[in-house]
Amino acid sequence: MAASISSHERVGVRDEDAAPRPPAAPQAGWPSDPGSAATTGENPPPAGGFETVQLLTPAGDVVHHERYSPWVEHLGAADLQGMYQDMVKVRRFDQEATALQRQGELGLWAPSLGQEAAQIGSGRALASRDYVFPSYREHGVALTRGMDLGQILHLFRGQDHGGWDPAAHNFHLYTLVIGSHTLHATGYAMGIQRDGDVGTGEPDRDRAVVAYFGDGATSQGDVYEAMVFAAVNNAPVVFFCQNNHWAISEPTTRQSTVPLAQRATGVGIPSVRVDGNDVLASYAATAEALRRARSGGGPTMIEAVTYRMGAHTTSDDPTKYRSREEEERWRRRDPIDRVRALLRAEGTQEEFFTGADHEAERLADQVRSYVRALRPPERETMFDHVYASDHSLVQRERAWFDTYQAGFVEEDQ
Ligand SMILES: Cc1ncc(C[n+]2csc(CCOP(=O)(O)OP(=O)(O)O)c2C)c(N)n1
Ligand SMILES: [Mg+2]
Repeated sequence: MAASISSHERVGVRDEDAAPRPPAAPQAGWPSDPGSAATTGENPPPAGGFETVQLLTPAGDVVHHERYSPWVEHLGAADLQGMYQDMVKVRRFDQEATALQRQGELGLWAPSLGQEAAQIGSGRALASRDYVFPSYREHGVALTRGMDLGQILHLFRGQDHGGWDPAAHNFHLYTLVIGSHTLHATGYAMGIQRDGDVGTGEPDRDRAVVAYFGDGATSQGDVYEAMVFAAVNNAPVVFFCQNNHWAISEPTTRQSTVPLAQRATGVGIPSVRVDGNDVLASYAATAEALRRARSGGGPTMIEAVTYRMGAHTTSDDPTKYRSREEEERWRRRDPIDRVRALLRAEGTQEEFFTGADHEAERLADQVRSYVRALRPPERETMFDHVYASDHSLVQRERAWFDTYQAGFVEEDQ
């Protein structure tokens, strides 16, 4: 961080629990959480002796980490303010989308509430030439890619199957089939390799891929296969797992008895576990992994330990399967609060925070107007993008459809 941001000497956070535990057994909370030593939770992350890298505590104090602090040292107050603005924006966007679903404007919504630090931190470490394969909750990453967030709502409105051109921001379409896009990410990364865009000796030219997926996805064979291929081909891909503690109603303790970061160890991929509610740790780990991938050092897995503060989707009711105490414990680790605390301590004036709220409100207004103005697509567009290029079968079907449509008499005749 910039010299003005004070830093207490401390090396990461190491969980005490060295041995794997049986599923659903209560474990101690994080040492960084005030009073957590006495706290037991229904669904704490399995620790297994893995360090959880933290650069910014829930109280807003910067802590030093020998390996990861250097990755954020170049960031100044303006960068941190930018991260804060992004986090506030995406949270307001998320709230608006949830409201739009309740008003019947969207069929479904998958909230990102609580995961802003993991997404904005990692997203801001990416270069525009890198390529992202998101799952369906990466609204914060979309913002960092420069996406028009209204486009994300196409899919959730049933407007179309995608909503945006992936090539426009190197941000692939959302994937709802859990884990399947990690295979696409590895394949794409191998493509980049074959294009000669890895380890060129020109760091500004080298490219890499990031695949975002959840804790539940790590139980999918696809994710393991993607990692095996990435490892043996030394593919420039970063596997960014947001462990938000829940896969719908299944807790992380039902996915694994060891830290999820350890999933990569078996295939020889280096991995790191970070506090995913810490925007700086998320940034640092991603920046390091991207540097390795782009320069030809191969894949990395990052487990960002965070929490899905809202429902899985607007169709879900988390009160059925998790306690209010657990939610409250994580509310105290809110990823935005700690950045605000740090900025305040470093002298950022109140007008900045009010301004960030206004900007977020403006975005919500724009998104609301945009969605309400959407009209059903022309029927003919269903033939677009079926194949990357023209295909005789699609041409025949389109011709048949044109004739069929022409057979109808206009209503007002
Ligand atoms: C292959 C597949 N199996 C099951 C589902 C149903 N499903 C939708 S979301 C979800 C949970 C995913 O949890 P996680 O990977 O932790 O991601 P999160 O939703 O928490 O971001 C499941 C099982 C699916 N979409 N695809
Ligand atoms: Mg999850």
